[in-house]
Amino acid sequence: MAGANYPLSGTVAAEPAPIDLDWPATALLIIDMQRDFLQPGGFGETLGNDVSQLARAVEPIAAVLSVAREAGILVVHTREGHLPDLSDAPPAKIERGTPRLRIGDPGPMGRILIRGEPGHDIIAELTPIGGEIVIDKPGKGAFYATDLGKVLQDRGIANLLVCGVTTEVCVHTTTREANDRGYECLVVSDCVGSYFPDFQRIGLEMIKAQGGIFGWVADSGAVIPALAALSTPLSQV
Ligand code: TIU
Repeated sequence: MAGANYPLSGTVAAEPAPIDLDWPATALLIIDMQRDFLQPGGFGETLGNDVSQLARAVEPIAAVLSVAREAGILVVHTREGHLPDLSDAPPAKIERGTPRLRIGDPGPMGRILIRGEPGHDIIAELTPIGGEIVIDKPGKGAFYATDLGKVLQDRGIANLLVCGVTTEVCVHTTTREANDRGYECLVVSDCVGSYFPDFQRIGLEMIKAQGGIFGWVADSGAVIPALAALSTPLSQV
């Protein structure tokens, strides 16, 4: 089908300024929406966090994911976790602090933050479907020790819509890594979550400060209509 009548780019009303997105070069990146971070008994709770703080991001992410699937843009999910033998987990990470359970210890959702355990799974509401990419990462940033860079490069991706948890940890680290690699990152404000309300607010401000020092910020109410305007899925264009 000829694409001439269909908008292959869209402008999102973002801060600090509107951003033009070329949809074939845009991916939705959903960071670490795992039971280990969102549900009681997982890694996040063992660190002393109130995991209910992250719940409000789930519905908006599901809405953006649904529109992204209809539009046919690339969807990438990440999961933070470690190999069962912990060979990819630095001792500094395992031994830090005084959590109730440490990485690799048995918990109610299996071993804490270990690949293949129930707690490592992405929550049911956001389960990846066929054709979507899942990147397993040992660190906070999604580019470190993964093939995410190659995956995006192979598909000609230049822009990232960033969702997931937590705002000031894996979302920030990944967005900063992506920005340094030349990607334009739009962080979707109601689709990211922090255990700390102050960090949520300030974390978003930090991204868009100084003229957008490492990205743009817009809520799903601005992203969804722009993406939905791509009324013919990319696969049919
Ligand atoms: N603890 C915390 O806020 N976050 C993490 O450990 N990982 C992610 O952000 N995914």
